[in-house]
Amino acid sequence: MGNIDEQIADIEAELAKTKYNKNTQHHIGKLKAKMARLKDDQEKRRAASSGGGKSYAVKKSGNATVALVGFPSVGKSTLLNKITDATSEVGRYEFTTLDVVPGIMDYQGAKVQILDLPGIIKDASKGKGRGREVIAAARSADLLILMVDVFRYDIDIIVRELYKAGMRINSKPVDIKIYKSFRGGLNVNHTVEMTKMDEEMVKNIMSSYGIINADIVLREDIDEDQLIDYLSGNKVYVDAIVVLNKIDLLPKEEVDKVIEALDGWNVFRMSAEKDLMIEQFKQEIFDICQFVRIFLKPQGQDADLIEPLVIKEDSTVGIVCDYLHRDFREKFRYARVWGPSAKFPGQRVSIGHVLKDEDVLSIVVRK
Ligand SMILES: Nc1nc2c(ncn2[C@@H]2O[C@H](COP(=O)(O)OP(=O)(O)O)[C@@H](O)[C@H]2O)c(=O)[nH]1
Ligand SMILES: [Mg+2]
Repeated sequence: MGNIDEQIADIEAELAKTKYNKNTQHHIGKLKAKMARLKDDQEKRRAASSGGGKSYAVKKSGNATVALVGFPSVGKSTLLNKITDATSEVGRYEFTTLDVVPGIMDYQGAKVQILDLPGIIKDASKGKGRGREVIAAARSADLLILMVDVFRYDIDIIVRELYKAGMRINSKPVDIKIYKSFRGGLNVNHTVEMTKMDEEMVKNIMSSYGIINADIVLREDIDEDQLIDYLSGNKVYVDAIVVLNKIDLLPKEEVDKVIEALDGWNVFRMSAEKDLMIEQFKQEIFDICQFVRIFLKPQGQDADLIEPLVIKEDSTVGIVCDYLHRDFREKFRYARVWGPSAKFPGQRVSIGHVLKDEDVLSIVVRK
């Protein structure tokens, strides 16, 4: 048995030369599961051995975090400087941005943290071009902006690197339930027709993950990669849009062709340098983040209807407590809500109550 890198290389080579068909599919499923496990191990070892070194861990701040990801020189720093308070070095050379530069975009009462990440290049997920650290920062984002320009828009390369690093763009975790037991082997149940895997494949992959006695319920027609993602449990699901920059450098018809080539993506066109579509871009980010505005009403007083507190969709009263004061959660007695999330005006709610946009909220705490 060679080291992990060699084992992974061997499996990759075997997968590359094995054609997918009815006879080989089970073998391929097993190989993929084995490789996924080896890669998880490899990642753990790297994390353990790298100890110290330069960390890209950026402290989260603001109401949401958006990460700019893209090839060098597409205009990430230029955009960051336009929409936030940060000053990121804009350069004519590749790799001008060597550190993650956070900036805050202040828009309609919301503070959005925007991270300018060093350029992602091919094979970044294997550690070249400092890509792994970059990707680690990208993983903490609520939204990714995949930035390209009119001359270089091979978005697939970026998505592939992110995929290899465990990021799943614009997709949801699959709906699977596993009930482990002590005997009885593996029972595969499904509520929809399975067209991409048969029962044997599911069982093979589960046993490669050491699960030998369990009931599994599949509620979606998934393939083996999705099952492996689920079992490895370390994937990050994040939404992304594409920004096409430098539209000032081509005539409109040519820009339209680029957009056509980016078929299937939500593409936002702009010129960061020439200030085209910058205000609209801020609005777009704000809309995508789906912020919720809460008007606070101190007990026995009128609500402040001028300046809302901005929180994320699906936030609870507890989240508002955290914003207001570090003791509020502990001292919380009850809250009252007027507005969209209230069954009736002034409804008394608990700390887990989920708020909606334009609620008026009164929090009552112990003195
Ligand atoms: N013509 C044009 N040039 C741009 C635009 N945005 C950025 N640039 C230029 O492209 C180069 C690289 O920009 P930079 O922001 O450093 O790219 P980064 O590596 O992605 O951060 C700089 O010379 C910028 O002035 C744009 O919209 N139009
Ligand atoms: Mg830069």
